[in-house]
Amino acid sequence: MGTSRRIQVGIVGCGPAGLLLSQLLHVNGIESVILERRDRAYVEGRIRAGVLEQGTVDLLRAAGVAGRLEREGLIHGGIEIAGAGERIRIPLTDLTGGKVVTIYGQTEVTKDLIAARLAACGEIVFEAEDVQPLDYDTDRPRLTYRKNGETVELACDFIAGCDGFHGVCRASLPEGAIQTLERVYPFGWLGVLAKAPPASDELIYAHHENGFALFSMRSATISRNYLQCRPDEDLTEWPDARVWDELRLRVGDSDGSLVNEGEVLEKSVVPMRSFVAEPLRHGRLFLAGDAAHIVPPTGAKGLNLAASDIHYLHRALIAHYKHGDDSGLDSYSQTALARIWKAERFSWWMTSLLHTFPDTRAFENRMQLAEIEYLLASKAAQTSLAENYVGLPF
Ligand code: RFL
Ligand code: PHB
Repeated sequence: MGTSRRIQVGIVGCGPAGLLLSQLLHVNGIESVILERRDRAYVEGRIRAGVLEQGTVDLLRAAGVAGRLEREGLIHGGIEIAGAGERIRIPLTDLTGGKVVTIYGQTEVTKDLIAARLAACGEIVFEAEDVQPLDYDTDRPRLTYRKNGETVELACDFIAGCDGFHGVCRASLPEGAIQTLERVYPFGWLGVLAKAPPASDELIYAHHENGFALFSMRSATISRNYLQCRPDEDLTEWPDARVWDELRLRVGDSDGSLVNEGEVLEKSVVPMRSFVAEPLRHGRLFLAGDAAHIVPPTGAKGLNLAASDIHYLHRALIAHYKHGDDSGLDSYSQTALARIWKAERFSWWMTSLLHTFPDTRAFENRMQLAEIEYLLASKAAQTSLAENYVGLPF
């Protein structure tokens, strides 16, 4: 064994969940170390989510990292839904008593948080190999890892498993400690980042018989669009010209006046699943973010759910350290899961509403169309969508 030392909270994973937890704890005088398997450039370059709920923005502000977000983020007060031959705007702000969402890439959130952690001399161990959470069912949990050939041990009070869906923390739990509930969808999304002005000022979610399409953005000059595809789609079958044609077709842009073409900067396929692990705690190990749950991206909830988990977890840890009050730690799993399941429901519903399902029969297809027509015409239905899209309260 190489070196060994003590830390209050050991965090596995340098995604938004781990970084936000580390920074919020730091602001409140609690120190942590983040262990990350990948290198910094990889972590900062992963292109993922783009829509932030107000609650997420508020947390980033509390963490002291909202400066650039407030300057560069795009405030959106509505989204558009296209389907059944129509395209309508859902006025999120009007329907939710003034709430908005902010468009700001997960890459930027990650960069801002890493910069803030390092500026405050916070420790992030990139390229930590073979991270192992140990003894978390005792009051002396440990994390071990290898770096530059040396094995390091961190003795912690608590371990936060923020290491994503394929991480080691959930996988290390003893059999029977948690149950997992899952739905895998028979399709994926082909994501395309392009140097082209977005199709519209707001996001467009489109239902089409060829499959779903989403028109999103990162800025006034960068668009981020998605096409429903097979889960194992071969990217070589999607030259740029086919991508643009299909985007135009699915949003009903027959004269090409809506969709702007431009240099394609990145193309990838995202699989789609709904997944929840429960409970989120085993002894002194707490799961948060994608380590605990996955949503299909249709409702833009993945990153926001990671943030709400961290809202509950950081408060619980602060209460423990500052007031010797463990009630928040004891109720973390139940409190976080109550919100997680509602976001799971919304993401599943948006996904079911807008995608084509390869094996569905005529009746189900007509039901889906009827539901889209109802949504497009009913203020009550739109209010329900809006309330969930802007984010349920923490
Ligand atoms: P992350 O971001 O996956 O971060 C987990 C971190 O843990 C590291 N890690 C380990 N570190 C040490 N040891 C190990 N054994 C480790 N195993 C893993 C990983 O390298 C990583 O750095 O989880 P976090 O922080 O919970 O954040 C969650 C969000 O990232 C996620 O919910 C969203 O990005 C989901 N998601 C999307 N959500 C949206 O709302 N809209 C999107 O368009 C969208 N696109 C996506 C996505 C998720 C994707 N993944 C995970 C497949 C696109 C992709 C490709
Ligand atoms: C994105 O901009 O990447 C994005 C936006 C909305 C979603 C999913 C992804 O629902």
